[in-house]
Amino acid sequence: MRARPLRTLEPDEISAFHRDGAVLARQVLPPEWVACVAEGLDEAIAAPDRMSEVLDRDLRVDQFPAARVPALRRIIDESPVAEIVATALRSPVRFYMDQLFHKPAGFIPPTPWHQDTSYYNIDGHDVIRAWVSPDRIPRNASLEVVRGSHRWNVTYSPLAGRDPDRDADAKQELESAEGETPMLGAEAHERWSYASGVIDKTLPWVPNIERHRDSYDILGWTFEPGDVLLFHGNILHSARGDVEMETPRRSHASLWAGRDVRYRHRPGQVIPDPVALYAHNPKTGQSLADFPDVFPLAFDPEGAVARR
Ligand SMILES: O=C(O)CCC(=O)C(=O)O
Repeated sequence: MRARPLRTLEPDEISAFHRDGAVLARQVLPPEWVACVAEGLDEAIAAPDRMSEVLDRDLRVDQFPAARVPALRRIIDESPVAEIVATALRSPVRFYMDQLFHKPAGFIPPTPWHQDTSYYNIDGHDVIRAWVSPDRIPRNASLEVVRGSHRWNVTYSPLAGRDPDRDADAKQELESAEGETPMLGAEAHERWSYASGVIDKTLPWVPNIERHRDSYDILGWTFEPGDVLLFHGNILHSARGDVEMETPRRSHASLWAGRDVRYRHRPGQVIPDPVALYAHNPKTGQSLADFPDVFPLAFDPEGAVARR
């Protein structure tokens, strides 16, 4: 049986998510689940795996940490997060992948503005991220989004990866992956780095939002333990920083797919597919629902079917 949130989302919170592309759902995660997030993050941070990447010494990002840390897996399988995201999305949801972000106490660097869309081999509008932390995170170190940018209908280039114009190996990989073969194979789960990806040069660069902050409608929040920050999978977002904090800034972000999400082989790839998907040799256009053993239904707001 899946645990329930402290409260159900209000209609105006759901509307805000769809209108703005993000909403801070305040005090929805029960304290025992906040403790579970803390336990999982601490375990993952203490034992990096081969997909843990220190982008610079002040920021670490782990891929798929729930695959190796039981407390984080419980967040996916048993916590109220699935109900919260499904309610906001107004769609049944399947878990796609998760990440961990760790900035140790002291100088907290910003996370640059980016859009997640091109990082994954999926496509769709029903994509939502749940970002949680066991810590209070002040507005100046917390997530920000460009309000409404989830509806701009543009896919931006990832920030990282090899440039096929300057790297002959990357060019060859790109060419040999033409068709349906993913560029990063299952073995990428053994050792992966953002630098292993190959940039799709046809995509536009993210605009310089930080330099022109006044030109954008930027939303941000102070985050309290128990809150769940919900943001759309296609939204432009960053985390503020350039501040000193006495405590680390730890967060866990899970990505959930709703009704319209389909596999899409992208001509560049930055994050490997979930490892169990490789065995299915997915084709562009296939619904994630076609792979129920990899992406089981986690929660259906219209029925109690998927409550574990
Ligand atoms: O926590 C952060 O600093 C960045 C989070 C992020 O970019 C994400 O969850 O997609």
